[in-house]
Amino acid sequence: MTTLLTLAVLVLVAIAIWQLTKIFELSQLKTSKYEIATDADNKNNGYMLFGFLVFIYGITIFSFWKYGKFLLPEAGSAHGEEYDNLMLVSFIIIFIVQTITQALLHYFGYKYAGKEGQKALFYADNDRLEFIWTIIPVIVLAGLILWGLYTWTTIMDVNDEDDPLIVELYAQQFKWSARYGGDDNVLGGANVRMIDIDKANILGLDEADTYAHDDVIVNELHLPVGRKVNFKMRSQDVLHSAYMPHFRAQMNCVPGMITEFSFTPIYTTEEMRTNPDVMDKVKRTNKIRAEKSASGEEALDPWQFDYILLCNKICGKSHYNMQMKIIVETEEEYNEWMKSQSTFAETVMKDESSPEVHSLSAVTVGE
Ligand SMILES: [Cu+2]
Repeated sequence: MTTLLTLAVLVLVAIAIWQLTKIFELSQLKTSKYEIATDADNKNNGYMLFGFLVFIYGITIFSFWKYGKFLLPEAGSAHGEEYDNLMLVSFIIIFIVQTITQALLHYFGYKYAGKEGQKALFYADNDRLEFIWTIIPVIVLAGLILWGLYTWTTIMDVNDEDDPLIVELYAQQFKWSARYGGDDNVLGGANVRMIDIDKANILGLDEADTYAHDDVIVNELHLPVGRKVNFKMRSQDVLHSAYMPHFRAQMNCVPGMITEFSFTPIYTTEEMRTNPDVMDKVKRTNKIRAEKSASGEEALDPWQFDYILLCNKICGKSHYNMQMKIIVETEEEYNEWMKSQSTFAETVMKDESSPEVHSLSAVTVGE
Protein backbone atom coordinates (compact mmCIF):
# COMPACT_ATOMS: atom_id res chain seq x y z
CA MET A 1 0.00 0.00 0.00
CA THR A 2 2.82 2.39 0.96
CA THR A 3 4.66 1.54 -2.26
CA LEU A 4 1.53 2.25 -4.26
CA LEU A 5 1.06 5.61 -2.56
CA THR A 6 4.73 6.53 -3.07
CA LEU A 7 4.42 5.67 -6.78
CA ALA A 8 1.23 7.72 -7.07
CA VAL A 9 2.94 10.71 -5.44
CA LEU A 10 5.95 10.39 -7.79
CA VAL A 11 3.70 10.22 -10.85
CA LEU A 12 1.74 13.27 -9.67
CA VAL A 13 4.96 15.23 -9.02
CA ALA A 14 6.21 14.31 -12.53
CA ILE A 15 2.91 15.49 -14.07
CA ALA A 16 3.12 18.74 -12.08
CA ILE A 17 6.69 19.40 -13.33
CA TRP A 18 5.66 18.63 -16.91
CA GLN A 19 2.70 21.02 -16.66
CA LEU A 20 4.90 23.73 -15.16
CA THR A 21 7.41 23.48 -18.03
CA LYS A 22 4.52 23.68 -20.46
CA ILE A 23 3.19 26.84 -18.83
CA PHE A 24 6.68 28.29 -18.96
CA GLU A 25 7.01 27.43 -22.69
CA LEU A 26 3.59 28.93 -23.50
CA SER A 27 4.49 32.13 -21.70
CA GLN A 28 7.42 32.67 -24.07
CA LEU A 29 5.16 34.36 -26.69
CA LYS A 30 6.50 32.21 -29.51
CA THR A 31 3.40 30.24 -30.35
CA SER A 32 4.26 27.76 -33.06
CA LYS A 33 1.64 26.31 -35.44
CA TYR A 34 1.96 23.08 -33.50
CA GLU A 35 0.24 24.65 -30.45
CA ILE A 36 -2.99 25.51 -32.28
CA ALA A 37 -5.75 22.90 -32.14
CA THR A 38 -6.77 21.47 -35.50
CA ASP A 39 -10.23 20.20 -36.45
CA ALA A 40 -9.01 16.66 -35.82
CA ASP A 41 -7.86 17.61 -32.30
CA ASN A 42 -11.25 19.15 -31.53
CA LYS A 43 -13.06 16.12 -32.87
CA ASN A 44 -10.91 13.76 -30.78
CA ASN A 45 -11.61 15.84 -27.69
CA GLY A 46 -15.33 15.59 -28.47
CA TYR A 47 -15.10 11.78 -28.64
CA MET A 48 -13.16 11.73 -25.38
CA LEU A 49 -15.93 13.74 -23.74
CA PHE A 50 -18.38 11.05 -24.86
CA GLY A 51 -16.02 8.39 -23.54
CA PHE A 52 -15.90 10.14 -20.16
CA LEU A 53 -19.70 10.33 -20.08
CA VAL A 54 -19.94 6.57 -20.64
CA PHE A 55 -17.33 6.09 -17.89
CA ILE A 56 -19.20 8.10 -15.22
CA TYR A 57 -22.53 6.45 -16.05
CA GLY A 58 -20.84 3.05 -16.03
CA ILE A 59 -19.16 3.58 -12.68
CA THR A 60 -22.47 4.83 -11.20
CA ILE A 61 -24.33 1.70 -12.29
CA PHE A 62 -21.41 -0.49 -11.13
CA SER A 63 -21.40 1.16 -7.68
CA PHE A 64 -25.15 0.64 -7.25
CA TRP A 65 -24.77 -3.01 -8.18
CA LYS A 66 -21.60 -3.70 -6.19
CA TYR A 67 -21.98 -1.52 -3.11
CA GLY A 68 -25.76 -1.07 -2.77
CA LYS A 69 -25.89 -3.95 -0.31
CA PHE A 70 -23.66 -2.11 2.16
CA LEU A 71 -26.37 0.41 2.95
CA LEU A 72 -28.05 0.24 6.36
CA PRO A 73 -31.12 -1.97 6.70
CA GLU A 74 -34.58 -0.62 7.51
CA ALA A 75 -34.51 1.82 10.46
CA GLY A 76 -35.16 0.40 13.91
CA SER A 77 -36.62 3.62 15.33
CA ALA A 78 -39.93 5.43 14.94
CA HIS A 79 -38.43 8.56 13.37
CA GLY A 80 -36.10 6.54 11.10
CA GLU A 81 -38.56 6.18 8.23
CA GLU A 82 -39.05 9.93 7.84
CA TYR A 83 -35.29 10.46 7.97
CA ASP A 84 -34.70 7.77 5.33
CA ASN A 85 -37.41 9.20 3.05
CA LEU A 86 -35.80 12.64 3.15
CA MET A 87 -32.46 11.11 2.28
CA LEU A 88 -33.95 8.99 -0.53
CA VAL A 89 -35.85 11.87 -2.15
CA SER A 90 -32.73 14.10 -1.98
CA PHE A 91 -30.68 11.36 -3.64
CA ILE A 92 -33.27 10.72 -6.37
CA ILE A 93 -33.41 14.44 -7.26
CA ILE A 94 -29.60 14.75 -7.30
CA PHE A 95 -29.36 11.57 -9.38
CA ILE A 96 -31.85 12.70 -12.03
CA VAL A 97 -30.45 16.25 -12.31
CA GLN A 98 -26.87 15.02 -12.50
CA THR A 99 -27.69 12.38 -15.15
CA ILE A 100 -29.38 14.96 -17.40
CA THR A 101 -26.91 17.82 -16.93
CA GLN A 102 -23.83 15.63 -17.44
CA ALA A 103 -25.30 14.25 -20.67
CA LEU A 104 -26.05 17.78 -21.95
CA LEU A 105 -22.67 19.14 -20.92
CA HIS A 106 -20.67 16.43 -22.67
CA TYR A 107 -22.92 16.27 -25.74
CA PHE A 108 -22.69 20.03 -26.32
CA GLY A 109 -18.91 19.84 -25.89
CA TYR A 110 -18.88 17.36 -28.75
CA LYS A 111 -21.52 18.97 -30.98
CA TYR A 112 -20.15 22.51 -30.82
CA ALA A 113 -16.47 21.65 -31.04
CA GLY A 114 -14.30 24.31 -32.71
CA LYS A 115 -14.00 24.22 -36.52
CA GLU A 116 -11.52 26.00 -38.72
CA GLY A 117 -12.94 29.33 -39.91
CA GLN A 118 -16.03 29.11 -37.70
CA LYS A 119 -16.60 31.94 -35.25
CA ALA A 120 -18.34 31.50 -31.91
CA LEU A 121 -21.73 33.19 -31.69
CA PHE A 122 -21.81 36.14 -29.32
CA TYR A 123 -24.89 35.56 -27.21
CA ALA A 124 -25.18 38.09 -24.39
CA ASP A 125 -28.07 36.76 -22.32
CA ASN A 126 -31.59 35.43 -22.38
CA ASP A 127 -33.84 36.60 -19.59
CA ARG A 128 -36.37 33.83 -19.96
CA LEU A 129 -33.75 31.05 -19.86
CA GLU A 130 -32.05 32.58 -16.84
CA PHE A 131 -35.40 32.91 -15.09
CA ILE A 132 -36.16 29.22 -15.70
CA TRP A 133 -32.82 27.87 -14.50
CA THR A 134 -32.97 30.08 -11.42
CA ILE A 135 -36.58 29.54 -10.38
CA ILE A 136 -36.56 25.71 -10.69
CA PRO A 137 -33.60 25.16 -8.31
CA VAL A 138 -35.03 27.81 -5.96
CA ILE A 139 -38.35 25.96 -5.68
CA VAL A 140 -36.78 22.48 -5.40
CA LEU A 141 -34.12 23.53 -2.87
CA ALA A 142 -36.56 25.58 -0.79
CA GLY A 143 -38.87 22.55 -0.67
CA LEU A 144 -36.06 20.23 0.41
CA ILE A 145 -34.74 22.67 3.00
CA LEU A 146 -38.18 23.31 4.50
CA TRP A 147 -38.92 19.58 4.63
CA GLY A 148 -35.45 19.02 6.15
CA LEU A 149 -36.00 21.70 8.80
CA TYR A 150 -39.40 20.26 9.65
CA THR A 151 -37.90 16.75 9.96
CA TRP A 152 -35.02 18.10 12.04
CA THR A 153 -37.26 19.91 14.52
CA THR A 154 -39.53 16.86 14.86
CA ILE A 155 -36.58 14.51 15.49
CA MET A 156 -34.75 16.91 17.81
CA ASP A 157 -37.79 17.70 19.94
CA VAL A 158 -36.60 16.08 23.18
CA ASN A 159 -39.46 16.36 25.68
CA ASP A 160 -40.85 14.46 28.63
CA GLU A 161 -44.15 13.50 27.00
CA ASP A 162 -45.23 9.81 26.92
CA ASP A 163 -43.20 8.85 30.01
CA PRO A 164 -39.81 8.34 28.34
CA LEU A 165 -37.12 6.11 29.79
CA ILE A 166 -34.19 8.29 30.87
CA VAL A 167 -30.76 6.90 29.99
CA GLU A 168 -27.37 8.53 30.30
CA LEU A 169 -24.67 7.62 27.78
CA TYR A 170 -21.28 8.32 29.27
CA ALA A 171 -18.27 8.52 26.96
CA GLN A 172 -14.63 8.24 27.92
CA GLN A 173 -11.47 7.16 26.12
CA PHE A 174 -12.25 4.44 25.06
CA LYS A 175 -15.46 2.99 26.37
CA TRP A 176 -19.15 3.66 26.81
CA SER A 177 -21.19 3.31 29.97
CA ALA A 178 -24.93 3.65 30.30
CA ARG A 179 -26.76 4.82 33.39
CA TYR A 180 -30.44 4.31 34.18
CA GLY A 181 -32.37 6.40 36.70
CA GLY A 182 -33.52 3.34 38.68
CA ASP A 183 -37.05 2.91 40.07
CA ASP A 184 -37.76 6.65 40.06
CA ASN A 185 -36.42 7.03 36.46
CA VAL A 186 -34.50 10.13 37.64
CA LEU A 187 -30.75 10.38 37.14
CA GLY A 188 -28.79 11.52 40.18
CA GLY A 189 -26.44 14.49 39.90
CA ALA A 190 -22.99 13.78 38.52
CA ASN A 191 -19.86 15.68 37.65
CA VAL A 192 -16.38 14.67 36.50
CA ARG A 193 -15.00 16.46 39.58
CA MET A 194 -16.70 13.86 41.77
CA ILE A 195 -15.01 10.90 40.08
CA ASP A 196 -13.46 8.86 42.87
CA ILE A 197 -11.15 6.18 41.55
CA ASP A 198 -10.56 4.63 44.96
CA LYS A 199 -14.27 3.94 45.28
CA ALA A 200 -14.74 3.03 41.61
CA ASN A 201 -17.16 5.93 41.28
CA ILE A 202 -16.00 6.22 37.69
CA LEU A 203 -18.94 8.29 36.39
CA GLY A 204 -18.59 10.88 39.14
CA LEU A 205 -22.03 10.40 40.72
CA ASP A 206 -22.94 12.64 43.62
CA GLU A 207 -23.13 10.34 46.67
CA ALA A 208 -25.02 13.00 48.61
CA ASP A 209 -27.81 13.06 46.00
CA THR A 210 -30.45 10.48 46.94
CA TYR A 211 -31.60 10.30 43.30
CA ALA A 212 -28.19 8.80 42.49
CA HIS A 213 -28.49 5.95 44.98
CA ASP A 214 -30.79 3.78 42.86
CA ASP A 215 -29.04 4.59 39.56
CA VAL A 216 -27.90 1.56 37.59
CA ILE A 217 -24.65 1.68 35.63
CA VAL A 218 -24.12 -0.92 32.91
CA ASN A 219 -21.83 -1.74 29.98
CA GLU A 220 -24.58 -3.15 27.78
CA LEU A 221 -27.56 -1.03 26.83
CA HIS A 222 -30.97 -2.68 27.16
CA LEU A 223 -34.04 -0.89 25.81
CA PRO A 224 -37.70 -1.94 25.95
CA VAL A 225 -39.32 -1.95 22.50
CA GLY A 226 -41.96 0.69 21.80
CA ARG A 227 -41.02 2.99 24.70
CA LYS A 228 -39.54 6.40 24.03
CA VAL A 229 -35.99 6.79 25.34
CA ASN A 230 -34.47 10.16 26.23
CA PHE A 231 -30.69 9.97 26.09
CA LYS A 232 -28.51 12.38 27.99
CA MET A 233 -24.90 12.32 26.81
CA ARG A 234 -21.83 13.23 28.84
CA SER A 235 -18.13 13.00 28.03
CA GLN A 236 -15.32 12.67 30.53
CA ASP A 237 -12.38 13.74 28.40
CA VAL A 238 -12.62 14.73 24.74
CA LEU A 239 -15.29 15.08 22.05
CA HIS A 240 -17.02 11.76 21.33
CA SER A 241 -20.11 11.11 19.29
CA ALA A 242 -22.80 8.62 20.21
CA TYR A 243 -23.73 7.00 16.90
CA MET A 244 -26.50 4.42 16.69
CA PRO A 245 -26.75 3.85 12.93
CA HIS A 246 -29.63 1.34 13.00
CA PHE A 247 -31.77 3.91 14.84
CA ARG A 248 -30.62 6.78 12.59
CA ALA A 249 -29.33 8.59 15.67
CA GLN A 250 -26.17 10.51 16.39
CA MET A 251 -25.29 13.12 18.98
CA ASN A 252 -21.95 14.57 20.02
CA CYS A 253 -20.77 14.06 23.59
CA VAL A 254 -19.11 17.25 24.76
CA PRO A 255 -17.01 17.58 27.93
CA GLY A 256 -18.65 19.98 30.38
CA MET A 257 -22.19 19.80 29.05
CA ILE A 258 -25.11 17.42 28.63
CA THR A 259 -26.41 16.84 25.10
CA GLU A 260 -29.67 15.06 24.35
CA PHE A 261 -31.30 12.83 21.79
CA SER A 262 -34.53 10.89 21.86
CA PHE A 263 -35.99 8.00 19.89
CA THR A 264 -38.40 5.09 20.17
CA PRO A 265 -37.09 1.64 19.18
CA ILE A 266 -39.74 -0.18 17.11
CA TYR A 267 -38.17 -3.60 16.50
CA THR A 268 -36.61 -5.90 19.07
CA THR A 269 -33.15 -7.31 18.33
CA GLU A 270 -34.84 -10.69 17.59
CA GLU A 271 -37.24 -9.07 15.11
CA MET A 272 -34.42 -7.18 13.39
CA ARG A 273 -32.50 -10.42 12.99
CA THR A 274 -35.29 -11.71 10.72
CA ASN A 275 -35.14 -8.65 8.43
CA PRO A 276 -34.12 -9.91 4.93
CA ASP A 277 -31.35 -7.29 4.52
CA VAL A 278 -29.92 -8.12 7.95
CA MET A 279 -30.08 -11.85 7.25
CA ASP A 280 -28.30 -11.29 3.95
CA LYS A 281 -25.53 -9.29 5.66
CA VAL A 282 -25.11 -11.94 8.36
CA LYS A 283 -24.86 -14.62 5.68
CA ARG A 284 -22.23 -12.67 3.71
CA THR A 285 -20.18 -11.85 6.82
CA ASN A 286 -20.17 -15.43 8.05
CA LYS A 287 -19.18 -16.66 4.60
CA ILE A 288 -16.12 -14.40 4.72
CA ARG A 289 -15.34 -15.56 8.26
CA ALA A 290 -15.63 -19.23 7.27
CA GLU A 291 -13.34 -18.67 4.26
CA LYS A 292 -10.76 -16.93 6.43
CA SER A 293 -10.87 -19.70 9.01
CA ALA A 294 -10.51 -22.31 6.25
CA SER A 295 -7.48 -20.54 4.80
CA GLY A 296 -5.68 -20.82 8.12
CA GLU A 297 -6.27 -17.32 9.48
CA GLU A 298 -7.39 -16.83 13.06
CA ALA A 299 -10.79 -18.50 13.35
CA LEU A 300 -13.65 -16.14 14.13
CA ASP A 301 -16.97 -17.13 15.68
CA PRO A 302 -20.01 -16.86 13.43
CA TRP A 303 -21.43 -13.36 13.75
CA GLN A 304 -25.00 -12.54 14.63
CA PHE A 305 -26.69 -9.20 14.27
CA ASP A 306 -26.87 -6.81 17.22
CA TYR A 307 -27.74 -3.15 17.43
CA ILE A 308 -24.68 -1.15 18.29
CA LEU A 309 -23.57 2.16 19.74
CA LEU A 310 -20.36 3.43 18.14
CA CYS A 311 -18.17 6.45 18.67
CA ASN A 312 -18.23 8.61 15.54
CA LYS A 313 -15.59 11.21 16.46
CA ILE A 314 -11.94 10.27 16.11
CA CYS A 315 -11.13 10.53 19.80
CA GLY A 316 -7.80 8.71 20.08
CA LYS A 317 -5.88 5.56 19.32
CA SER A 318 -8.58 3.06 20.29
CA HIS A 319 -11.46 5.10 18.89
CA TYR A 320 -12.26 2.38 16.35
CA ASN A 321 -13.03 -0.06 19.14
CA MET A 322 -15.20 2.25 21.25
CA GLN A 323 -18.56 0.54 21.05
CA MET A 324 -21.37 -0.87 23.15
CA LYS A 325 -23.95 -3.54 22.38
CA ILE A 326 -27.60 -2.45 22.38
CA ILE A 327 -30.32 -4.98 23.07
CA VAL A 328 -33.90 -4.08 22.28
CA GLU A 329 -36.30 -6.50 23.96
CA THR A 330 -39.87 -6.82 25.18
CA GLU A 331 -40.88 -4.89 28.28
CA GLU A 332 -41.03 -8.10 30.36
CA GLU A 333 -37.51 -9.13 29.28
CA TYR A 334 -36.27 -5.61 30.01
CA ASN A 335 -37.83 -5.55 33.49
CA GLU A 336 -36.38 -8.99 34.21
CA TRP A 337 -32.90 -7.83 33.16
CA MET A 338 -33.19 -4.59 35.14
CA LYS A 339 -34.11 -6.53 38.29
CA SER A 340 -30.84 -8.46 38.04
CA GLN A 341 -28.73 -5.27 38.01
CA SER A 342 -27.17 -3.66 41.08
CA THR A 343 -27.70 -0.03 41.98
CA PHE A 344 -25.01 2.58 42.61
CA ALA A 345 -25.65 2.37 46.37
CA GLU A 346 -25.25 -1.41 46.33
CA THR A 347 -22.03 -1.50 44.33
CA VAL A 348 -20.02 1.63 44.99
CA MET A 349 -21.26 3.25 48.18
CA LYS A 350 -21.17 0.07 50.29
CA ASP A 351 -18.19 -1.64 48.74
CA GLU A 352 -15.55 0.87 49.67
CA SER A 353 -12.79 -1.57 50.58
CA SER A 354 -13.34 -4.28 47.99
CA PRO A 355 -9.97 -5.05 46.35
CA GLU A 356 -11.75 -6.15 43.18
CA VAL A 357 -13.32 -2.73 42.79
CA HIS A 358 -9.95 -1.06 43.33
CA SER A 359 -8.28 -2.97 40.53
CA LEU A 360 -11.26 -2.38 38.20
CA SER A 361 -11.13 1.37 38.75
CA ALA A 362 -7.39 1.49 38.14
CA VAL A 363 -7.81 -0.20 34.78
CA THR A 364 -10.74 1.88 33.60
CA VAL A 365 -9.68 5.35 34.55
CA GLY A 366 -5.93 4.88 34.37
CA GLU A 367 -5.93 4.92 30.50
CU1 LIG B 1 -14.77 8.29 21.19
